[in-house]
Amino acid sequence: MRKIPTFFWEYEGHTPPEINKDTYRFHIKGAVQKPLVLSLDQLDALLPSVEVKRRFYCVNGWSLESIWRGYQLSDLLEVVQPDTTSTYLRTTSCGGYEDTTKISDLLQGEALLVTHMNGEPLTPERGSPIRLIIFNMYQFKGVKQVNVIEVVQDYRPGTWQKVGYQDATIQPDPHFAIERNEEIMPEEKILIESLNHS
Ligand SMILES: Nc1nc2c(c(=O)[nH]1)N[C@H]1C(S)=C(S)[C@@H](COP(=O)(O)O)O[C@H]1N2
Ligand SMILES: [Mo]
Repeated sequence: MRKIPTFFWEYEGHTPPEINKDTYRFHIKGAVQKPLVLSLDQLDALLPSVEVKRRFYCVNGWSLESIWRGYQLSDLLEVVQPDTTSTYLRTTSCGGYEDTTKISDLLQGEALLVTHMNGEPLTPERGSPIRLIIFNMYQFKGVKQVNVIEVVQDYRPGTWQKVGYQDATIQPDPHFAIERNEEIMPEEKILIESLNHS
């Protein structure tokens, strides 16, 4: 079967590091009443897990539907209690990819902190041990291999915005369905090839 496109900007097409699940810690900090540093087990004990079958969209014209299991961002925010004056959430990956999105947009997009895809723990390529997925915006706003999420007052352009994608609104044009083996957009192919060969 053709390789499903997946890549990490910060690792430039090379395999992302496998994170040690025993020593990994998930950080939530910034303007919150109750900042937390959690092991994966502690996170699991803290929040109810949910499973949904949903599609995400890449700005380069493809989409992917899977069964995602994880925790609702809304549940986590209820625990940590963001200050009402801070409107953004900044998410940073272990490798340094980052994104800043309005908390209200993330909640509207039913953002999930995902640990499993189609019943299996995420692979490193898919963002193990935890990735953020947002369903109402292009997925450059969904950081894989999350290390820190931070409630902040200031917006700053994330990794993909800095190279030109400003608007993350999902366009009505057709998006090729990767899981049905539909062709991906030429731009994405070129990007993946150039990353794989660099
Ligand atoms: N850490 C990190 N997260 C990331 C990216 C990245 O390069 N690094 N790319 C984003 C983009 S543009 C998309 S479309 C999806 C791709 O997810 P996939 O690799 O599971 O297909 O991850 C998003 N999250
Ligand atoms: Mo993307």
